[in-house]
Amino acid sequence: MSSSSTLSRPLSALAQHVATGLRQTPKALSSMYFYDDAGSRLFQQIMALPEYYPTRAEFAIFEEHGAAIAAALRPAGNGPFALVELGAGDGSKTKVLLREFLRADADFTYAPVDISAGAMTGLVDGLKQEMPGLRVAPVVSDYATALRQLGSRPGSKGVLFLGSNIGNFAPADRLSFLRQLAAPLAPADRLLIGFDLQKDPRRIRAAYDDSQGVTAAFNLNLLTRLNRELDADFDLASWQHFTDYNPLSGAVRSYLVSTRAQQVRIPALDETFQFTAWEVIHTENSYKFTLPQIEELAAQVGLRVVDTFTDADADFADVVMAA
Ligand code: AVJ
Repeated sequence: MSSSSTLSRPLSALAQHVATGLRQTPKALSSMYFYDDAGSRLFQQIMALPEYYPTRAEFAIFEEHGAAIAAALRPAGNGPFALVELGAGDGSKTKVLLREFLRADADFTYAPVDISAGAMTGLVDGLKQEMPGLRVAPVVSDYATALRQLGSRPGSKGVLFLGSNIGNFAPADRLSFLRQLAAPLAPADRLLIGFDLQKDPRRIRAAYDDSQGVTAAFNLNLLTRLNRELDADFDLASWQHFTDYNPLSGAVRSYLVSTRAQQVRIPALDETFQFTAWEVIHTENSYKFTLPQIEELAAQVGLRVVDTFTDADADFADVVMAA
């Protein structure tokens, strides 16, 4: 009887994803799976790195233009609304905006969505301490589930998609994601998207290959996760973090590089994967944009740009859009 064997159990979403991604040429895994609790903590460390400018740039935008951004997001007539944030993480930048809404006496509920339960607990506990009057309705889910819930949510809404999370989508996926995000927006609803802007290519490259190796640890943590959750036997000493920036496409691509010929057994899939020396697994895209590209993107998905806010160095843009 095999009723209790590994193979008779339905595969988890992670297992299915890994099966598809590692059977492909070139091999690829989604950066969505970086964010287990350890990965979310590593990303918090990345945000504090000297080389990782996007967080500080967006923070500076909110510090300088927070009141104007909050006003642009609030429904006309100042009625009640939900502030839904996709990929909230630790909410460090969002807190600046939340304080602006509270200061303006807005009638709203903050609905952060994040894939990491650990990050969400940290965020919600922090908000209870720091902003006791705030109504919070947290959701632990991926974007796909969040988009479905957004479609069935009644009432006015402002949607936040900050931190250049949008950069993770390949161009075709970016369009379909934004079309799904735009579909449930009523004319009075607003969407705020944070875009990392194209700049000195060396600065961009350094942001994804920091001198302390935190970004490398963040990328390699994906393999640790597969070892733990799928019982895989990746030998962490035989993998390297590698990243490049292509100023023509605007894409930072991150890879895990196999430093020798090796095979990796994944018992949860009952499968062994072969890697040649220097073969890579593509693990992440982090696209960088120009302001004209952002305008074009909005137009392509049927949205209009209401307002654009940038920091003094024009490193980052927070763009308010409407249907
Ligand atoms: C959280 C997706 C915005 O792409 O800049 C940071 C993740 N990856 N360093 C990004 C990340 C490597 C980050 N986002």
